[in-house]
Amino acid sequence: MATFVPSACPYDCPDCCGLLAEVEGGKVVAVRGDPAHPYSKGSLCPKMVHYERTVNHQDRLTTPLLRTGTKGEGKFRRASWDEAIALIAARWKVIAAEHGPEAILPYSYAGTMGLVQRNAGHAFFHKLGASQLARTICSPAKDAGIKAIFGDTPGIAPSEVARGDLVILWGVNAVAANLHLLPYVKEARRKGARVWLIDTHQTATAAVVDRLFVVKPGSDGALCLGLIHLLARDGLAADAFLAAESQGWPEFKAAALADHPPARTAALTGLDEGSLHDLARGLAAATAPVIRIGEGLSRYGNGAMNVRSIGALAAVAGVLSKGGGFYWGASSSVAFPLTAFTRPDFMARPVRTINMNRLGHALLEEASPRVMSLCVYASNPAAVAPDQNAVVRGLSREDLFTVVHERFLTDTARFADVLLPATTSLEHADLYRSYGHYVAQRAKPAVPPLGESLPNWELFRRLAHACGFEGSPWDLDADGVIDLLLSGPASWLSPEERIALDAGQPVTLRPPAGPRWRTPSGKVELLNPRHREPLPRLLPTHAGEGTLPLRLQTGPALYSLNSTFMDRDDLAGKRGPMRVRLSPNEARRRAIADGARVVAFNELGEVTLLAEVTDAVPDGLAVVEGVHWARDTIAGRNVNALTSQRLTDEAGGSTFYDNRIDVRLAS
Ligand SMILES: Nc1nc2c(c(=O)[nH]1)N[C@H]1C(S)=C(S)[C@@H](COP(=O)(O)OP(=O)(O)OC[C@H]3O[C@@H](n4cnc5c(=O)[nH]c(N)nc54)[C@H](O)[C@@H]3O)O[C@H]1N2
Ligand SMILES: Nc1nc2c(c(=O)[nH]1)N[C@H]1C(S)=C(S)[C@@H](COP(=O)(O)OP(=O)(O)OC[C@H]3O[C@@H](n4cnc5c(=O)[nH]c(N)nc54)[C@H](O)[C@@H]3O)O[C@H]1N2
Ligand code: SF4
Ligand SMILES: [Mo]
Repeated sequence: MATFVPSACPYDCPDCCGLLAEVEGGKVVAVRGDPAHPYSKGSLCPKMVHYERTVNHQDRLTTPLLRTGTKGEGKFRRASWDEAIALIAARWKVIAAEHGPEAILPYSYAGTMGLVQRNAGHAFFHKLGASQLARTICSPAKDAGIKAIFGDTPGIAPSEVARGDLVILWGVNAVAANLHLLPYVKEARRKGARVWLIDTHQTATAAVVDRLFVVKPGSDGALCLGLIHLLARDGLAADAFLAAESQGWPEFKAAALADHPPARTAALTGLDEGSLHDLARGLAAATAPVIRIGEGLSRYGNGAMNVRSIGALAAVAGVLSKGGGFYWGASSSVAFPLTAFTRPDFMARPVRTINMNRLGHALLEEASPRVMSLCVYASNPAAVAPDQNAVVRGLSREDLFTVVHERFLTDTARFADVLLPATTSLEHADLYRSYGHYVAQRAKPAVPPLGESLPNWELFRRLAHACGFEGSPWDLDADGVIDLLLSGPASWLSPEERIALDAGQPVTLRPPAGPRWRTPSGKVELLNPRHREPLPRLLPTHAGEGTLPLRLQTGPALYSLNSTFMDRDDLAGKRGPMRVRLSPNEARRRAIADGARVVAFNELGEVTLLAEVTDAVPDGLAVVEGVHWARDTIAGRNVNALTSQRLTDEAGGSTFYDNRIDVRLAS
């Protein structure tokens, strides 16, 4: 007899879909979408429809392993958990005594988004006095851009996209990365809305929109300033709203009128003047314009400013004051008192912070103290971090003691000295919330852990015990931690909703009521006097200048999620080998035919891959989708051998999309 256990998709995706795991004889035999989920409504993406194949995968790690080969060779012997934990505790004790505890660096990101397992190491590393990790690989620049103009104002819910009569998907490849937004877009369209996409090339999402505007990488800020110029010049700005609910419009308007005439905007963005007029007039004529932005457009040297400029355009064009809205994501992080569990107060003294985008630098530099141990969990930095050659050189250091907690033998796991087996989400308890909507869900394990695999939280409880750290929070099991997270004064749930949540049902959180604009001034801060750039203005990208001819774009692929799902051979056929997409002109110039083996290169490294010649990509651009495992590449490097450790204009974000390369035929 099969039972159906409710759960949530644990992956780093704004959709956080509801799942039903079909369990028979202690095994997950199938997974389907939960029709009771208010947002995903029973559908799953192609990556997750066979999640049971991940859970039951023959390549899952099932016992602790100790390195026997050279670094990166991937040769290990089996060990018991007791032996592995004792070894780690002993090595860290010696490293802490010789170099200080800051020589130990945790490295984790979003392998699982569940609040317990994702944040499981924080209390431990705070107590240990280890270096802190700035977890900035994804979208801190987007958050900084939003904050600069809107403060802590919550975004609209995704369902409100359905209200739009003009929906602009701005730098979001929804077909790959935000699939469950599309029903709301379709609903708007059924009611007569036009749907526009602003991207650097024709993505899979272009097929579901009415019009595509192709812009130069990192030029969204310039586009916004140019559109604001047109709206102001033609008397189409939302003047009443701006006078009542914003600050700085007169100054901002003057600057846009002086500096951003259409000819300049056209040159900066690559859009013709007709398209600029269409965008400005389209926004002005709409009664319910909606803008949805993705994360990708913030991964530039001017990323935070570009996002802030889109916010300013939303204010000036009436997106905030007419019937639509600006959707940048959902934040429910303050709904849960995370620090009760992550315990920053355990830090006996301030410690240094290392930016995760500069891992290569951190492992190779002669800093004081030098990083002597790395503890990786829920992340795969050898594949996902920028400047792969530097990261791999660092991981290859014989004197670096590397602990990896993983489900599979990933590129990073190959470099482990101690490799520990991790559970999948269907084998542990957790509490899920989304960064794209307001539904939360509590999940119980559907099946027991495979082999000797352990959840993150159990790993850190064992490490804490071995290091002599006792008491709260390590005396709690994962359910105890979830109860702690749900007990805070900031809980956004009614007592009835709490009961439903405890029963495993998806429940919609309600952000607390508050002022319309949660900024210090109580207004939309077009002018932010506390910011080093008081007004949105034009900032350069990193790769705007440079000698190599092609801008490189890397991003989500349809059949993988960052480097997750690369383990799934059944998806390999759909995803195909690593490819670089080039325009016919760029290909012809280099005598490259479709399907040819080519080398993409820049000052950081070389990547061998296949060429795909396509009209979907404009001249001057090269697009590589997906973060492939080394195993599946021709020469052992993926696209991150070409991405740099440079950071965004604010908040230390990654700049994966802000690089230059050239491509030649492989010899
Ligand atoms: N299938 C799949 N889904 C995923 C992921 C995945 O790898 N695969 N990754 C997950 C993660 S971690 C995240 S953060 C999200 C990211 O998902 P999104 O928010 O969609 O972000 P990106 O795909 O990084 O960027 C979206 C689009 O921005 C475009 N873009 C790049 N630069 C610019 C620019 O300068 N201007 C404009 N207008 N557009 C630009 C890219 O071409 C891309 O089509 O997706 C999540 N979902
Ligand atoms: N070139 C390029 N690089 C990128 C991006 C890009 O667009 N282009 N996107 C960037 C972005 S937006 C992000 S967010 C980062 C993502 O970086 P990561 O968060 O490192 O993403 P993943 O590659 O999904 O690696 C997660 C790993 O965690 C493991 N895992 C899953 N669940 C668990 C668990 O419960 N416990 C443990 N211990 N492990 C678990 C998985 O098996 C997987 O190997 O990548 C970035 N890298
Ligand atoms: S990866 Fe995203 S779209 Fe796919 S099931 Fe998970 S949450 Fe849903
Ligand atoms: Mo991300």
